[in-house]
Amino acid sequence: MPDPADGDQEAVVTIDRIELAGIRAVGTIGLLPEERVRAQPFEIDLVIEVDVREAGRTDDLEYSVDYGVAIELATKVIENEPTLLLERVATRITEEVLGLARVEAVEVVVRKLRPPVPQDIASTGVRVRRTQADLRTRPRETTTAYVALGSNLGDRRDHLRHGVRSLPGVSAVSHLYETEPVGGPEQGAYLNLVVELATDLYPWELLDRCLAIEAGAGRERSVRWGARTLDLDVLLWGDARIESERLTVPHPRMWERRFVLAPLNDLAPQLLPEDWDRRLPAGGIARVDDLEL
Ligand code: A4P
Ligand code: MG
Repeated sequence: MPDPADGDQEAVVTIDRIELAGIRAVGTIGLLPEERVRAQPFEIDLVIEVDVREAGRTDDLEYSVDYGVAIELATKVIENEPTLLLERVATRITEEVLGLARVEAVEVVVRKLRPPVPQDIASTGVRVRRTQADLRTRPRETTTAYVALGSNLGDRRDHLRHGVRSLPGVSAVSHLYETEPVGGPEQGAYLNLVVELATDLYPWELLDRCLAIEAGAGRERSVRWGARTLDLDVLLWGDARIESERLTVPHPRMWERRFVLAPLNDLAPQLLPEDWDRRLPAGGIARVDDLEL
């Protein structure tokens, strides 16, 4: 900021912009029931504020922002995050693009090209501008999430320990249970537990983190419900209900599984239906020594 006391000295502020107009993407975004099931077209305009003086001088992309990456990030938000409001989508796009090196500020417009209103209207839209300072001064809220961990291959305790240690923001860990396999081919007994997280990750980011942690434990996917070194399932993320191609929350099979509900009951009994214990078939599960972390 120029200091008014510096009378004759003028601050030179360069705000260059990269402008990306009319990016099209299809997503499941809106409040109405039909908008929750049928994808519809959106258009995004992005203005990325970045100092391009050095890129202009050297002709080297290293000193600017690769707009292909920005387009990809914005499109992915529309395609993968089925939110209710355009405000939310626009905010998420600014967060993603501000994560790129050198970006100082981002302005985004998200337009719904076929808004569900009876009047004749070309589009509805939301325009949001955010700077790096906004990101720093407005930390993301944290949400309580629950992740179930299971292992029935190799050193099971070691795999689970890797899982719990790798998850960000773990605030509580359930007791540990040895459980008979449910579904799938003939396989060894599982060790199962559930962790509670205070997380600032969005559900899809949490899923990606879980998949990366599974990969780190040498997880191979050949048979559905087959034996695995480490399985991480996102059970709950706040009270969000998500049904997307990659992610369903609450986890669709959790309410029928004693190997999930028993450890979840250790941490958050208030989240379970009162009769869960009576409703599920008895047996197939034994508490064992807690996991040492
Ligand atoms: N996916 C969708 N929603 C979620 C979610 N909420 N959390 C997608 C995690 N992933 C979710 O998962 C396949 C895809 O599901 C992921 O890529 C993600 O995009 P996967 O882990 O590759 O496949 P899977 O685990 O073999 O299949 P599935 O249907 O997820 O199986 P489950 O439901 O995880 O059950 N018996 C005992 N005793 N203990 C166990 O832990 N686990 C299973 C696996 C079966 N039997 C078991 C146990
Ligand atoms: Mg799974």
